[in-house]
Amino acid sequence: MDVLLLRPNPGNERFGLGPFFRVEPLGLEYIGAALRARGHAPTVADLRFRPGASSWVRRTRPRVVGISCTHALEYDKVRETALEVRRASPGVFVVVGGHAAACHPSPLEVDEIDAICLDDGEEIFPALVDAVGKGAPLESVPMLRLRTRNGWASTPPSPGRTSLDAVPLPARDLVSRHRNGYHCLLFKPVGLVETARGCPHRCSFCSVWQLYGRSFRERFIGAVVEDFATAGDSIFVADDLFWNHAERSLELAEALLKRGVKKRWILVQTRTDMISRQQRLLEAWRPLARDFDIFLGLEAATDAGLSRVDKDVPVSESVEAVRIARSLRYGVNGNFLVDPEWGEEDFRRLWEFVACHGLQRAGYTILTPLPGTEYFRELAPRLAGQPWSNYDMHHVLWEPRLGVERFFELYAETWRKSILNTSGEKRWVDWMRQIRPAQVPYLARVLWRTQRMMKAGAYLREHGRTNRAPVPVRCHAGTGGSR
Ligand code: B12
Ligand code: SF4
Repeated sequence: MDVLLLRPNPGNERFGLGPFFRVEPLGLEYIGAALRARGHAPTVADLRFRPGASSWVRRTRPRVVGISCTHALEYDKVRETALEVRRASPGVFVVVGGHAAACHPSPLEVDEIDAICLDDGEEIFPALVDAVGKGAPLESVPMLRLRTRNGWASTPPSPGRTSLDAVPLPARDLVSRHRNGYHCLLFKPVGLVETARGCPHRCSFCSVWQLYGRSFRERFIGAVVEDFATAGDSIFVADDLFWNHAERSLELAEALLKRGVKKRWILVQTRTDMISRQQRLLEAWRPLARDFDIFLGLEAATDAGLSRVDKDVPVSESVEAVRIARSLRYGVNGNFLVDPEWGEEDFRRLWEFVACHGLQRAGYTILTPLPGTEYFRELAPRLAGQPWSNYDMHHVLWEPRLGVERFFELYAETWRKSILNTSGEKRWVDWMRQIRPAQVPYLARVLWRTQRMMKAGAYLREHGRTNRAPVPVRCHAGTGGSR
């Protein structure tokens, strides 16, 4: 059966670094491989590069269309995309899946969508496509929300979690037409690789552990080595928590070295305690790339701040992790959460911490209750009416304690402490000196765009334009999302 898989354009990338991290739709590539194994013919269209869902529908004439919804900020765009598909082909069966859809499906329970997948797609989606093809009852396919004559209904739970080895390798050829567009800052093309899925920790701002019940699943090392070796010279590892399982991580590093893998660049995401307690892992992995960056959830500058978000590590581990990573020549890109409930002194403490430990490469996201977290469930009724595009960690969803104006003045000042501030320590010329002439226009665009994040006025204008429901909410704990 012909199946069209769509990666919508989130279309909200006015703030943050989203546009400079454009990665391939790996989830759709795994689903594509699973569909092929069942004899179906999938097409993947990445609407960020070639828009027009309706023309893709007319060209491929699918019986089923799957749309991915990774971030909560995409809900409105996903609905628009589904509507466009429905108008182009009223009889087509429309399914939405992906992290945000599975965590919090209710914004997607609309007439233009037929089913929402509440779990990983490798097994559920092909089973659904088979059932649609045969005209079999869809209620027997597990972990769905289904639109029925009597409204939306849930199908039974899955007997267990999908094994990542069920689909060992993604069908990367399905997006080969866009390969050169996938990039992370100056690294291009970038391959997204998954070695494991899930996380056993319990940070209050994070929807990952809540969706996967704190489970952690690993791929067969042979498949990961093959994928790493063939996915290109620059690799972004999508794992929620890298280096979680020490023995297996060591085994994987050894297997990659044995295969002769040596990349131009690797980026992984992890926690401070994975580094501070397992230096030998970082030693084993470092030879695998010329440049090796870590996205590190630093989150807060104090123990109290870390415990407010259930990080379960003290700030001393952050300091130690940064020291170890730097000593082994890793690039450390930390992220801190900025709470709308902060007073002036909280900002100052953060600035002192950043200066004291030389963390100018850090980024700052605003604590935001993300759908899929307990915290969101508590606040949801009072946040109703906010456009979903505001859930990008660069907007406030309620009146901050210091008032919107003062909050954004201090937030912009926080960003001015970063290396991206071209009026700060690292100037335009210093950036330009580090790159090849052909890269100058792109880097100039990145730097020009990021200067907005250092201007309070830019946030205030955006806030005035998008904030539909400024409800005063007093919060007891932070949520947000830094990685
Ligand atoms: C890669 C990634 C990014 C990349 C690229 C994302 C992109 N737009 O392409 C970058 C770095 C740009 C990014 C940015 C952000 N991200 Co992000 N990102 C991820 C990450 C780490 C991996 C996603 C991935 O590819 N996984 C691997 C593939 C194999 O899995 P998958 O996509 O989930 O697909 C499977 C299923 O979901 C399902 N599925 C997927 N699509 C479909 C479609 C159908 C039809 C079906 C049936 C099933 C299905 O089947 C697939 C196979 O099982 C996730 C973590 C996560 N666990 O989801 C966070 C995550 C999605 N991001 C998150 C956040 C918060 C952000 C930011 C807001 C962070 C920030 N500080 O600014 C920004 C937003 C950027 C923007 N403006 O769009 C949160 C989202 C929380 C939420 N509830 O919304 C997550 C969950 C991280 C976290 N720990 O909290 N992100
Ligand atoms: S933020 Fe990171 S460490 Fe914390 S629960 Fe989420 S994935 Fe795990």
